Amino acid sequence: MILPILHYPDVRLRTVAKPVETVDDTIKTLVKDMFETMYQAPGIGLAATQIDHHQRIIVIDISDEKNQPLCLINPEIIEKDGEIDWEEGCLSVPDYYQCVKRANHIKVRALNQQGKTFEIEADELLGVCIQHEIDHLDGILFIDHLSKLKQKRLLEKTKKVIKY
Ligand code: K1U
Ligand code: ZN
Repeated sequence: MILPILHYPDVRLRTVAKPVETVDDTIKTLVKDMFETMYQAPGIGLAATQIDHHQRIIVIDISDEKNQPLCLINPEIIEKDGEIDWEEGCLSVPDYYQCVKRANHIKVRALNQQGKTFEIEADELLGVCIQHEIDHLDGILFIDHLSKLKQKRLLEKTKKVIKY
């Protein structure tokens, strides 16, 4: 099932998501719907927050063929180093792309779709995407990392789009 994606400046995007206690059938169905929604958008990542569901779940697929689905439940960054500037976009902030500074290399611990703990190391686009999606779970948008002037301009542009 394709789910509607919340758009900035919707305040529900500011909700801090709660950990998943058990990876049961309801969570598995939600993960399946999140992948469908992400692929259809199209996007390379999606956090549950963006579909107004406030549990700590993210889905990612950065492959060109869209055949490398990655699901992280209760993701935690356990190591990070380096710095990288990457141009980011967001399905909740359509048609807006800006460079953001992130850690270049991260190690993440999470549960998979079967509820099993695993660890993954990531850098460049995958690392950036995981950090972007974990931010969503904490109610943070990539635009929060930009200057106050850029944020003000974006809000003005968004208000004009909503008005007309
Ligand atoms: O979380 C989101 O809003 C998804 C977002 C993820 C992301 C992209 C770039 C850098 C960091 C995080 C997107 O998927 S935006 C759309 C996008 O990047 C894309 C869409 C179609 C093909 C390729 C990329
Ligand atoms: Zn986003």
